[in-house]
Amino acid sequence: MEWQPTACVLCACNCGIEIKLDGRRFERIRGDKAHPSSLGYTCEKPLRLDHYQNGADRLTHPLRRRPDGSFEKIDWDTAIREVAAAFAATRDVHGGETIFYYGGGGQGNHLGGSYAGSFMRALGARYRSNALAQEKTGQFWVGDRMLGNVATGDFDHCEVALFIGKNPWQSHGIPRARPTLREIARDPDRCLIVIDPRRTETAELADIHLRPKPGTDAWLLAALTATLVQEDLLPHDWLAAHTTGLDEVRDVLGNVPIGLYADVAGVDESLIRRTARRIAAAGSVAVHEDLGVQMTLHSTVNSYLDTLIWALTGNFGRPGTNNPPILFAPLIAFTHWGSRPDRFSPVAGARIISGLVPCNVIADEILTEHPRRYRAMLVETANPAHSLADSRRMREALNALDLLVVIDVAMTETARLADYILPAPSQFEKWEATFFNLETPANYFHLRRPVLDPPPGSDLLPEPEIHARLCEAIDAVPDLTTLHKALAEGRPAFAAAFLNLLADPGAAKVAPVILYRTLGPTLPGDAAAAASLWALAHKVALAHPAAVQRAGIEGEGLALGDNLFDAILASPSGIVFTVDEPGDGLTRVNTPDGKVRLALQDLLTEIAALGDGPPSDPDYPFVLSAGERRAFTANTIFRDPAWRRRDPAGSLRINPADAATLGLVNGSPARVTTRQGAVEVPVEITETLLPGHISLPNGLGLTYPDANGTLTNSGAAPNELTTSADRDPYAGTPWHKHVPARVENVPGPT
Ligand SMILES: Nc1nc2c(c(=O)[nH]1)N[C@H]1C(S)=C(S)[C@@H](COP(=O)(O)OP(=O)(O)OC[C@H]3O[C@@H](n4cnc5c(=O)[nH]c(N)nc54)[C@H](O)[C@@H]3O)O[C@H]1N2
Ligand SMILES: Nc1nc2c(c(=O)[nH]1)N[C@H]1C(S)=C(S)[C@@H](COP(=O)(O)OP(=O)(O)OC[C@H]3O[C@@H](n4cnc5c(=O)[nH]c(N)nc54)[C@H](O)[C@@H]3O)O[C@H]1N2
Ligand code: SF4
Ligand SMILES: [Mo]
Repeated sequence: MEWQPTACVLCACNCGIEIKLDGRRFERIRGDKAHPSSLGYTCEKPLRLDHYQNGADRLTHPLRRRPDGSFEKIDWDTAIREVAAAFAATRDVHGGETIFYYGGGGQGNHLGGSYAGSFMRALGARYRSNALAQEKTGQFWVGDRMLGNVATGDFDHCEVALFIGKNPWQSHGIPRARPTLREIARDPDRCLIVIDPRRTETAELADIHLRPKPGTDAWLLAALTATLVQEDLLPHDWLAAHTTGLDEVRDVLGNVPIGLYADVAGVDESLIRRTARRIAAAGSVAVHEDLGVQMTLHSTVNSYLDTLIWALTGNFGRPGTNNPPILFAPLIAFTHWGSRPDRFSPVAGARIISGLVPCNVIADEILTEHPRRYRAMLVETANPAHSLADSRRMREALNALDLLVVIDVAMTETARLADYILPAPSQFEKWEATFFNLETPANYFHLRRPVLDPPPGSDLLPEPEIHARLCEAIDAVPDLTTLHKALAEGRPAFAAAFLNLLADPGAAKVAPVILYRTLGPTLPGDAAAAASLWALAHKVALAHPAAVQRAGIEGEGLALGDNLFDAILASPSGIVFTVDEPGDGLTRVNTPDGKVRLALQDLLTEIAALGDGPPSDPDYPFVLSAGERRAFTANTIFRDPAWRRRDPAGSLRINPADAATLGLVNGSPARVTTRQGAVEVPVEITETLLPGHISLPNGLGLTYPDANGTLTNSGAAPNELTTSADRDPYAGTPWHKHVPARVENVPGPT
């Protein structure tokens, strides 16, 4: 058997890998040196990918729920006909806007999601969401208002690297995280700064580790940015040329009591000041924030202050700083500077950011008598019954729907609640890609080929085919004869005919499906699923021709887009699709005058009124991080608990002093109680956590068949402990890193 190129599907890095098969088993896996971003790098997790590919709870046939709650196999014609009719009935009786779409892409698969919009638009659905709306929407909203964009850090070229509430050693999120971190740490001219209450693997390497008490980042970050202002460490010429609003920011940050805020955060004031000076003195600084600040108190304020760190110091638009990447597909929607009014969810009135309803209000949008409540839901490549706050209420909400349809590869906690389950081939059995293309100056796209066929005897359809058939079943696809004819004349004639057809609003709604049914079958290697990429390649080529040409793609106009698309099809290990020149990032500030808006008045008002510390509750004296990334977590992509070589039960991490007070020893069971629920887990005593701070891993507590086929549950599902009301007032993002909790010793043998 040959080594076959593909990519790891376990985190947003999607490192290139090669797989050698033994029958249907992944016998060997190694990093793919030809992958333009990962260059052969992987962490240890993809070596276990066989647990995903050959999981015991893979779905093999479409399933329909019986009245008694069990499932029966049905054929695809029945499944498509009944599912399409059920959604159409909801539309006819209650209106298309009561149909809700959740998901569309996990860590490794976004191609199917590029077709899902067709069926939803054809039904008149208006509301949707996915996991981004429980982590990143606060950051997107800040970016949209400040620059009509977001900017990602260039850690390959930075002098100073700043990670805020992010542990890239375990969670990655930047290319080749471990060697990149080691290189920065080793170089005496570079500096690694980490802001994290835990002494993480990344913090261990850091030159400066700021260790705030959990939940106090707003105070710490205000003190840090206030130091920049109060010590006048600002590049005034750059700020005058590229930003507006400095005076308003100065009015607030100039009055921040730095010493007092440092005390609230529990961080030495002199260390904060030294950090601010190091950042201000650097030739380039790259900043990356993640869940540690996005899932805790003040998360949108935190995202604003994080953005101010690079914006106030002019670390933007150059190599080694933060830059807006060229997205291959609109993974993030920027709406603030357009002409469309802000949107809010129909029941809870929650702000819709980047087109996404906050995950924490979804149950509220369903469990109500409100006439505009969501009544039917399509869930695709997501497990909201497990991954969203307050699982109990989420299950109640999913059960209350008139119709729940789930597209997945495995029998998940969410699928178990569905009326219909539509099974898809695994990500190694079909063409796949992700739209996590967030890198600068060179950006990458990887269209992956199938590595093996679906299991013998199974009856699976890839997502694009499911969506196409659903659209056809509700008669949403127009006659395509002219397009087929045009295609026979060549791509230019096809492009003209396609654009012509899009003038019809009904056809425009299902444009991806039209491409799939016309261009799709003509693509080499059964790559029909790649058809939607043709339109995206043209959009990128039209908007950024010079950057595409710098990536080595030839041609002008339509030819450039076609050549980019063909190059993607012909590159099994991925391809560089754009290359920036220094300064290009500045041209992607999409405010009317092209300047970054430093002042967001509502958030500045919050900073001025932060007060003297986060609330505390003597009944729940601990702060629980409910969902920490560890060596053996990977969301719920691996369902088989046997993939975990260590710590199968997912220990509760706790500081030695707290463990001693409670009489806990390593491995002994503890009960963690929150306002929402309680779990029992073994403890791991570790100095890496501050006293009063405890953590549980993410992704555990899945139901999986053991060797006898009996369903078992291993580890604590974090969202049995969380509540959906604990969320950010602006973006609705959950406070999963700040769950008030109590810990008790569980007496007796384990
Ligand atoms: N191994 C592994 N890697 C993954 C994943 C996985 O499941 N497993 N999932 C992927 C996904 S979907 C995502 S979104 C990313 C997330 O990646 P990260 O955000 O890096 O992951 P976490 O470990 O959840 O949280 C990061 C850090 O936040 C810190 N933290 C807790 N409370 C606070 C606080 O109050 N302030 C600050 N400043 N920090 C705090 C924690 O100590 C932790 O080190 O990881 C991706 N990579
Ligand atoms: N308490 C707490 N909750 C959290 C977190 C936390 O830290 N704490 N982390 C949050 C974060 S950051 C995230 S990103 C979410 C993740 O949670 P979700 O967005 O729900 O997604 P995943 O757990 O990544 O699961 C992806 C699903 O896709 C399925 N799948 C895999 N391959 C395919 C395929 O080819 N086709 C289809 N159709 N399906 C496929 C898998 O079987 C699985 O059901 O969890 C969130 N929930
Ligand atoms: S860094 Fe992420 S994508 Fe790369 S090998 Fe590890 S889990 Fe997979
Ligand atoms: Mo995530």
